[in-house]
Amino acid sequence: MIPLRQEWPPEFAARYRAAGYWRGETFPAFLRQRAAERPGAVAVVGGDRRWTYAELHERAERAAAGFLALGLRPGDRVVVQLGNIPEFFSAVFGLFRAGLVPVYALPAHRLTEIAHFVAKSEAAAYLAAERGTDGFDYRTLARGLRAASPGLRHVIIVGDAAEFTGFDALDGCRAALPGDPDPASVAFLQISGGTTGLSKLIPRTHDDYIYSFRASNEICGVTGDSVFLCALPAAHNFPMSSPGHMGALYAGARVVLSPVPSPDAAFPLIERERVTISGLVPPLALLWAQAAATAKHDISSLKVLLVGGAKLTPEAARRVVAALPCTLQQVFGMAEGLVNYTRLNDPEEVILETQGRPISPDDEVLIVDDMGEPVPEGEPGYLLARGPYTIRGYHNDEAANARSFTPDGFYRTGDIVRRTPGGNLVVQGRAGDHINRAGEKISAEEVEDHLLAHPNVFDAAVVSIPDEFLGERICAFVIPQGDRPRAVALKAWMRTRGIADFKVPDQVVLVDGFETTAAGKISRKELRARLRARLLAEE
Ligand code: J2J
Repeated sequence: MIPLRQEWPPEFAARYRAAGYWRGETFPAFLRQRAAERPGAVAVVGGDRRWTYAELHERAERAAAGFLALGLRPGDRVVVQLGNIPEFFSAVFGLFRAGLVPVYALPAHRLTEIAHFVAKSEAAAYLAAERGTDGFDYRTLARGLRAASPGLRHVIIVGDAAEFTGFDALDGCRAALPGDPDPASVAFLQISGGTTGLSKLIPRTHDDYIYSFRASNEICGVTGDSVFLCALPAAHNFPMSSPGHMGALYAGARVVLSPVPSPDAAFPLIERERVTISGLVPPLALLWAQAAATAKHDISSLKVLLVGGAKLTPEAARRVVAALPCTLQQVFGMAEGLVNYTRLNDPEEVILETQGRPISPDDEVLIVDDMGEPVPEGEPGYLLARGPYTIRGYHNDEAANARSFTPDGFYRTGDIVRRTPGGNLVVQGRAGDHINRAGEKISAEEVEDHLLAHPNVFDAAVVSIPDEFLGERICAFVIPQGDRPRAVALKAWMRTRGIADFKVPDQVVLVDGFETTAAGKISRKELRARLRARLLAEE
């Protein structure tokens, strides 16, 4: 098994420890501590279930024993695909406690993606819920996975497990639990947005990740009295750590789970639980703003709404601020590390017009040109980042590491930003060819590869098109061969490919050929840019 590593050069690690960022804390230790300090306080609310810190801790301990009794061994990776249900927390804290490593998949992922995560992480187990909020049966996916992933030893299901191991059945098993993990070790693997090809795996350590949400708590005003509404999928890095449910649990606050992020699900929960803080992607923030005007529920307890994952335009930000009774906090982050926030007491124009500034005094941010040279202050350029919670490499992917990191360890974010005189970042675009569809990042290349598998597709180029609601939508240009496929049929066929629905093109445009220059071939990047420009000119 390829070892999990995330290492900073010793002089950096020493600096981050000396500065008090890395304090040797771990996930199991902080949950144990909170359970001892405030056993009766409610930690997690999901549906009509309310778990106190003592109960969550106890459930995690029992789950940990169950995982080990099953034969999993510390260091084993477990792909976790759970929606916003309390078991998300008993499962992942149980895994942490047993020294197992969660690999976070989103509920929208399907067999193709899950099989990729299993293969890339060499996972020993897959843990999912019986069904999702959309009715999807993950046991069907698990059956496919068994066939596709011979190395997978266990399937664990929350709910009716059919032929698989029931998560509840693990309760009551006995096994000796290991000591707490090394704080510098990899706690879990997060999933990258995937600018080229398939998603990469992001190893995050206890030390670095806990620092990122502990510091986020301070910036976002999260304390033991806060109530965090997790409306986005719990496995996503934003609602997990900025400051997210993990920040809230670290603070001893209450996490309220909304099964879906729509206002009709979220507003009643805000009223009932007196929610103080939540986080949304821009299209949902606009939806909440719109719904607030006619809302029957009292959402006045909400103090802070974080919006990020995709660019919130100043006009959209104004609408959110006007309609919702709370402070808007823009957040520009990435699962690889660097997170920027506008501060709660920033002047309004900073909150409306920028995506904030880094968490840490030791976040090193460079804005460079094509040659890697710093651009003049205030000019747009490529954002590079290095710091106490930004990774130095992906798991098991040397080609991506060579591409995505500079020789001196800066992560190439792929984002194009400029810095304001006040030191805030404004996101202006990006270098890579991915589509940011309502905060979900989709690799153009990955979608093209799927289209090319269709017998009647000769070639395909996938681009992002600005979209009023989604921010961007996916448009596929397709050169047919043989029987000319219909756009709807191609989309329907894409849905059979075992991929997340958000990757299916919103629009398919059939073309006779791709224009190439007299000089011959042009790059994919250039081709995509031209096709996008042509379509926009026609609209
Ligand atoms: C423009 N683009 C943004 C923003 C992210 C907090 C918040 C978000 C994420 C996230 C996260 C943006 N304006 N406000 O992990 O902890 C785009 C950028 C970035 C990419 C990262 C967090 N906020 N983006 O969205 O790993 O292109 O993380 O590089 O999913 O989202 O995507 P992801």
